[in-house]
Amino acid sequence: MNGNEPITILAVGGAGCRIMRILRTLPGAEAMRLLAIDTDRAALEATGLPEADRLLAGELWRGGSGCGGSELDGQRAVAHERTNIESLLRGSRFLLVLCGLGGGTASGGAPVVLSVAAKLKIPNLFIVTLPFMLEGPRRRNLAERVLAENLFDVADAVVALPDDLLFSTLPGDTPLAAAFEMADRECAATALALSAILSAGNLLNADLANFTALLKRRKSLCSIGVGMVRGDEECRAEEVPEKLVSGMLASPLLGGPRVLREADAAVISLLGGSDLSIGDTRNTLELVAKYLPAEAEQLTAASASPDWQGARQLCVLAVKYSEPAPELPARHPVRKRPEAAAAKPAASGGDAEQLVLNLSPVSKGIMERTTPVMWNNEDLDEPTFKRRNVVIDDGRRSSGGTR
Ligand SMILES: Nc1nc2c(ncn2[C@@H]2O[C@H](COP(=O)(O)OP(=O)(O)OP(=O)(O)O)[C@@H](O)[C@H]2O)c(=O)[nH]1
Ligand SMILES: [Mg+2]
Repeated sequence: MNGNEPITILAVGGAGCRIMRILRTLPGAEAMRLLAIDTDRAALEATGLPEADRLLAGELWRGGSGCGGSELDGQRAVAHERTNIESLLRGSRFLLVLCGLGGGTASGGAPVVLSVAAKLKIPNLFIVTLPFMLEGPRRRNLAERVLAENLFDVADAVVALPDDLLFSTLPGDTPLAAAFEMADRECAATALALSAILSAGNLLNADLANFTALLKRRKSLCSIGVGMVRGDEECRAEEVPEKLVSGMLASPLLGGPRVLREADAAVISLLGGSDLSIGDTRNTLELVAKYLPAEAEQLTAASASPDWQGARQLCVLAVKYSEPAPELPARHPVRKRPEAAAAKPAASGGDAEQLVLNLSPVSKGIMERTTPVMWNNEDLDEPTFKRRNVVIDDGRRSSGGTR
């Protein structure tokens, strides 16, 4: 790699394709490699991407008409395209995946895309929307399961955006299609803002390592606010920070200023042209900070690019951790096996810790080049201990006694 490899943004399924249709028209999008995969021919074509950058999956048995909510069909269709996905993604510096969980194609397909990215060792970020409550428990449960079991612990970073946030911001009489369209705009702008953080030219402290550390630490739900000032807008320079922040606070996927006040962490990105000054940057970031708790961790990025000459975009990703802070490990690399500890108290009355055998698979051997055998989103060619995260002790006790 020489640093010139593209950042790839890949849309999966219907919601991903709708977001992509908007994203490709935004400033800065042409610097990214844009791709889409879906089982629905019409949704794929509506992205407006060139044919070579679109993958119609499962055409043979779904006939180009989507998966009708079947996760298994989605997984099968996308897994069938594995080799094509691999060749499209190969050589990417970073992969950003956009999709809505709850339907068939993305719920089944996003984990397959993730396994290809992992195989190619491409750092990745998934921006996923979660279904509205009123879409019913089936979609919601499916989305939450895929998120928890197949994405959170495996992807480098996951930004999960509940579509329900739209309700807390938009008036009740907003037509559903208009609400989705607004959400899609925010998702598209966020995808570009986060890609810009990870591109060359970020002038502040956020980089990929900080970003993934912040999101990987604990399961989280996110919300996003985007404020924009266009180049052709009448706006005095000193009014710009105020305008960006009020636009961001009114964003439909933020859920209002209260969400910022309760955030555990925030990623703040400011995009502008070469006219972006340190004064502008400081004023905008200070204004945003007033809405965040003092103890919230902040990751800030500012990026200047010719695409944004005269214009500004502020994007705030508010992170709320949904599980408590992990306990600090007692004595690395000694790990406790909870089930063993609970079932069999140590005879000596001492602790029952065991040393962990540090196994890491080197290769899948002759299975390396074959189509993976997938079952329940698990690649059966992977050793079971790896798929199930089984901790294997090394046969010795860390403190005294034999078994
Ligand atoms: N933000 C946003 N969410 C959407 C949009 N369309 C659908 N969703 C959400 O995304 C979920 C999945 O819908 P789709 O993306 O259409 O499903 P799919 O992955 O194409 O799966 P199948 O159509 O069943 O093959 C839905 O349950 C909605 O919650 C959209 O335009 N914007
Ligand atoms: Mg679809």
